[in-house]
Order: sequence, then structure tokens, then C-alpha cells
Amino acid sequence: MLDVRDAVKAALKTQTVETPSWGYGNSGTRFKVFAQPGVPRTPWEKLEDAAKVHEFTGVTPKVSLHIPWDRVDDYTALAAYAAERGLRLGAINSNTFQDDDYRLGSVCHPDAKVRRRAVGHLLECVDIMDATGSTDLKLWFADGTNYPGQDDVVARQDRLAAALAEVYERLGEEQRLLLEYKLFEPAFYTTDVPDWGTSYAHCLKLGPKAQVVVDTGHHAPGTSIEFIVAFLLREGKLGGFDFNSRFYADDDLMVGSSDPFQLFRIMHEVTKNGGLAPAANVAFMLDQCHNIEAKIPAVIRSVMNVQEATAKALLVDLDALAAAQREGDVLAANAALMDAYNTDVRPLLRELREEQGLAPEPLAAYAASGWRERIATERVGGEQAGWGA
Ligand code: AOS
Ligand code: ZN
Ligand code: ZN
Repeated sequence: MLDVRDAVKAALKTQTVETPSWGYGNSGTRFKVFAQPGVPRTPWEKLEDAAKVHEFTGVTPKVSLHIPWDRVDDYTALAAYAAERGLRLGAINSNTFQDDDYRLGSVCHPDAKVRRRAVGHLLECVDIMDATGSTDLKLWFADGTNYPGQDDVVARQDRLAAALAEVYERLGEEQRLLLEYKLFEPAFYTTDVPDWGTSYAHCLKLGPKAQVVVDTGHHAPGTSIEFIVAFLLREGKLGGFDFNSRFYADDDLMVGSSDPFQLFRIMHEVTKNGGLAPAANVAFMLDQCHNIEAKIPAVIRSVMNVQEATAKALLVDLDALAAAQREGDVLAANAALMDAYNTDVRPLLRELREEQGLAPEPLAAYAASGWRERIATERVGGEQAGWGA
């Protein structure tokens, strides 16, 4: 019989975390972007950095791309370049929020010509998926209104549904559409996909290839994200996560940094409800920007935080928990969770990495690798990648 530690390690071996290409590039606040030496100038260089994260964590074989930030002439060549480094290209993220045309929205815009342009971009993203072998199209819409009366809320939903239906039709057999929601920003009065319920309703109508993606930074303070996760898993509609951490709004900080307990609670619902099984096809993606911290180590730290939360969730004694729940023993049920949360899983993760032929301390191994110094020396000239580049 497997002991608990072995069972936890076996489950952890099945989990992968997808890293975002934009996490390797420069980003900032509306006030300032602090450039760092060695930051990638091209999608190709972003893949090189992603390969380093995979080399030291062993669990990040996929990289999400963002179009047009990662636009290249030959996507098949980009996929081959990734494969040479042990990587695959993951979700294709669309961008219908940076053009002047989108002042009043994209797929919900009142003008049909603008909607056509936005849908054209989404269809182009599916063409790119065909070339890269990506299976996930991740859609986040900045659409919404700023003022009461600005536009017809229901008409905007109709336009959204029509656009999604057209994109859904274009998806291949193995491809799916992941619809992200966000409470506010950049729109401040209404947002066209503001919450999981709206996303869920559209996905339900579209069909089985449409699922909801939960960005952990996109809720009102106090929202129980773990409830949403449990509900969507039960319905087979949880497509994946955009993991990050927040104090105020969509802060895009390192996942698990501000509230590791929340991350544990989310991962408890995931592990308890079968979300870790490959068949569940839940994409554990990061959606983060590293503005003041070193980027590659920040991605490594984030991956480790996800692994630690997952390991703790896997340690929950589900039998004891179920027994306490049946008996209505509130304190014992709560203790089953807290015991697992309060376990130091770092020794177990070190052991797991050693079993997989990895260095037990990924951050130290990365620091000793010389990669940071190498990219700082070699990546000179040209323009560093960032939002819009
Ligand atoms: C925006 O707030 C969403 O989180 C998006 O998923 C994402 O940050 C953006 O599209 C970068 O790809
Ligand atoms: Zn996101
Ligand atoms: Zn976001």
C-alpha cells in the first residue's frame, strides 16, 4: 500500500503549470515600467526563459502566448523551437483591447464593422492554434461601459453571444474556448463578462468545448473563489485558472504570495473533486506580471507556491473530513483542513524533485546556473518585449 507521502508525490507528478510569455517581458504600472537587464526581446527569447523555468521546476512544459504581443511570421517554426527546448505552446490569448477601434468595446461594440474586426482577430487566433498545436483559446474581453445609458446591456449580450458562437464553430475537434470573466477594469459601470455566472451561461449555451477560466485576481474582495471552483468542477465547466495574487484589484502579483491560505482552499476543492486528474483537463496557468522583482525567479517562486498549496491540499485526510462532516462535528472538520494546511511540505517537495532528477531547491539552482548573467550580457540592443511589443 502506498503511504500518504508517496500518494501525494504521485499526484504532484501529474500536475503541470503553464507559464505566460508576458511574464518574462517588461510590464509595469500606469506610472512606470522598470526595465531589467536580459529581458527577452522576442517570443523566441521568451521561450528560452520559459525553458529555464521548466529545467529547474520540471513541471512547466507549456507556455501561453498572447497575440499580437507574440506575433511571428512562422508559428510552426515557433512551436518547433519550443519543442527543441522541451516545451509546447499552450493557450493562445487574444487581444481585443489595445486598438483605437475598441474605444466602445470589441465583440460588443455597437458598430458591426468593429465587431467584425474583433471576431476576425479571434478567428485568426484559432488559425494560429492550428499552426502551433495549441488546444486552448483564452478569451478575455475588456468590453463594458463607463456610464449609465451608454449602451444597451442586453444588446451587448446578444452581440457577445453571436461573436462567441462564430468562434466556437471554427474550433477544431481537440480545441476549446476558455472564457475569462472580470469584475471591472477597464470598464467601470458595466462589464460584459463580469462574473463566473455570465461566463458559465455563455459557455453552457455554446457547448462542451466552451469552459470558464477563473483568474484569481478578478473578483470582488471577500468572494469565495473556492466555491466557484467547486461549482464549476461539478458542472464540468472549469477549463482552467489564471493564477496570480492580489491585495486590491487585478494586481497580477505572484500567486500564493498574499494569501497562501486562499490558494490552499482553492486547491483543496480542485484535488477533492478530481480536478487534478489529467482527464479533467484543468489548465493551471499563471497570469502574472513581474514589475519590481526578477522575472524568471518570480515565475519559479510562483510555480513552487502552486505546488506547495497542491501538496497541502493532497494531505487533507478526506476520510476524517467526511466523517466529521457526517457527524456534524464542525471543529473536527475544520481541523482536518487546518492540519493539512499547517504541514510543512517543503521537505516532501525537495524529495520529489530529487526523485525526478531535479535540484531540490529550484531558485538556488537557477541562481547558480549563470543564466541571469548570460542573458544580461547577450541580450543587448534591440527593444525589450513588453505590453504592446
Ligand atoms: C486581464 O485582466 C486578463 O487577466 C487577461 O487574462 C490577461 O491579463 C491579458 O489578456 C494578458 O494576456
Ligand atoms: Zn487573466
Ligand atoms: Zn487580469
